[in-house]
Amino acid sequence: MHAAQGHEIAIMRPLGTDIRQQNDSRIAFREPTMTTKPDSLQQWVNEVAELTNPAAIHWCDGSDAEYEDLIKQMLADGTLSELNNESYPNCYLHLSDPNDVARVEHLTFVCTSEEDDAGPNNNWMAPAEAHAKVDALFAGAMQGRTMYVIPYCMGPIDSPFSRCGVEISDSPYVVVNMKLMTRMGTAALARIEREGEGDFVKGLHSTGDLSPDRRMIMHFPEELSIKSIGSGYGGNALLGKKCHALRIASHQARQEGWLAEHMLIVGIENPDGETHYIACALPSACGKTNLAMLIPPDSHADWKVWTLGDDIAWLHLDDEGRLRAINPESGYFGVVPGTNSKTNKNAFDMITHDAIYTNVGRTSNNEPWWEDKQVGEPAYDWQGRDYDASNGPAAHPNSRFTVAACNNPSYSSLAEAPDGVPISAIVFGGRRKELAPLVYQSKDWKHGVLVGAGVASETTAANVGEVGVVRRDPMAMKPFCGYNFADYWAHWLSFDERSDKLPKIFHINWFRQDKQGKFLWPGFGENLRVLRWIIERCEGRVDAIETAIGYLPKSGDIDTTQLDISDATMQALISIDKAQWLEEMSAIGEYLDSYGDRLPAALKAEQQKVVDQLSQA
Ligand code: OXD
Ligand code: MN
Repeated sequence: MHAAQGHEIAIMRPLGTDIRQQNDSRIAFREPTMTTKPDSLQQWVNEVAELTNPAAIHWCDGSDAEYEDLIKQMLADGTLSELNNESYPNCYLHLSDPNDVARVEHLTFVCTSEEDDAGPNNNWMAPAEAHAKVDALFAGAMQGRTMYVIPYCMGPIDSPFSRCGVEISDSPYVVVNMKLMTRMGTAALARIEREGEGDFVKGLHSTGDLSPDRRMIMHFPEELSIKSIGSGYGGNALLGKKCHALRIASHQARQEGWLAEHMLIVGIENPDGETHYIACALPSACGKTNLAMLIPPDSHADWKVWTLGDDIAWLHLDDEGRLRAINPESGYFGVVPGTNSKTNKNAFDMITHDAIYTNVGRTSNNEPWWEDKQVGEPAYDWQGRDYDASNGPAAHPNSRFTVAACNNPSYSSLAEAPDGVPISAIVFGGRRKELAPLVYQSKDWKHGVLVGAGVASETTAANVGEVGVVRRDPMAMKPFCGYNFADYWAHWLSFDERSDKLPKIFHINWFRQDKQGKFLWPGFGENLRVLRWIIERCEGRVDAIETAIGYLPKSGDIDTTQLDISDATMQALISIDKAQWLEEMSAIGEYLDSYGDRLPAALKAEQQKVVDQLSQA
């Protein structure tokens, strides 16, 4: 349970140290509706204003009127442009600086007092040095700009598992995105007041001058704070998402005995009306949003799919030892290219109204356009130029939509449930041309932790850097785990002692290709067939073949009716090449060893077990 649950509302002293009294008569104020902010919040706002020197301070209330005002302001100053209001009502386009289109892992730091606590999986800087470096960039950074104070709640506003934060930002684009992505405004501020000072995450953000040379995304997990400057891109700037709900929250979760994970949450309802909830970790831009919103194929028309979340899950053990999940977010910041009525009809429909687009192209009649939209033609590209194929794609490969989750036709009513949903299966996956079968199940929890730790995937455009190279991405958390992976795996392993009702753990790979580069598995809605096997395994209704790497489906157990797929292809998808796997397991072993003494021996033992079995077989 959350430590502050049930506390009385803190009585606050009047705004005695309000910055208005400190001098600057240019500062125009808009008061929040409530005036019982924790001392530490008011004081921090004052300090930030002193450092960054904004022209005005605006406390966000999260209202629709505020959203509309900011949209108008951004239309007037060119930050946004309106899209075709008939076919895309209330949809807007933002074209970012071409140098600012993705997360920047090389400029992202975890600043713990001990370097080892951040681990080899993070860039580290000593907190004092990091503060000094980043504060120098923040000095005067908001001159002439409005400073927005954005209170938000990650998770349902009345959930004991939710956590609040306040982001201070000079970007109105950030404010409107935070309104769509989180429970933002008055209700969050009221919860912050109730919980008192010291309990919320302080996130400071400025777009600065957008120069990559003066861009830094700093995390101070021990102080529950974040400082991000020089980027307006979602994962770098919407601090509730990756920075708070994953990096800071994973650190807190370890201390408090829960998990903050890069996982979608989806409910699968069978024809008898029984629903299983699955939490699935896939690296960025590997189809989490599509899987979370899957539409059952015709062959499974009597199945239903419910979306709880598409990116992040916070998982807690309940009193009976079941793992329950909430989605801390309340909106989607999804990859646009590839979205069409076949790949993700729910998303395709949901982004036809009340959506913000970032870095897509446009048609001549001012509709948004992206590669593989399958309707319309591009007239302008994501840099606002006349479209010319020789300049590359019309939409940036990491162009995004932002929409509130309630726009989604498959949105689950349980997404607002304070105690979340019980998870039947945890699924890890990656983008692998070869090696990893379509699906397999781990032998038990501990082996499942090894399966998660061994995840590798081809890199995508969601991060600045080379695309398509295989890298280790344990639990799809490589860019997001706010502490040493060795300690993280120990934390995962510790759940085994705490419950005998843990979810079963699986691994999927939708991305196997043949020699000509053609995908072997149709993917998208047809993935339900694989989820069905997973659920049947959880229910103990289907047998499997035990191998060294885990349980594989028996041929015929994944339903392929109405699917144009040969037996040979299916067989290739659900079998393993032992020599390749021996190589993979030894690479995993080497990777684990790079964590040195902190690596839990139990994890290495799991790896050794698989190697031994592969060698014997
Ligand atoms: C995201 C990401 O934006 O993982 O969700 O990069
Ligand atoms: Mn993500």
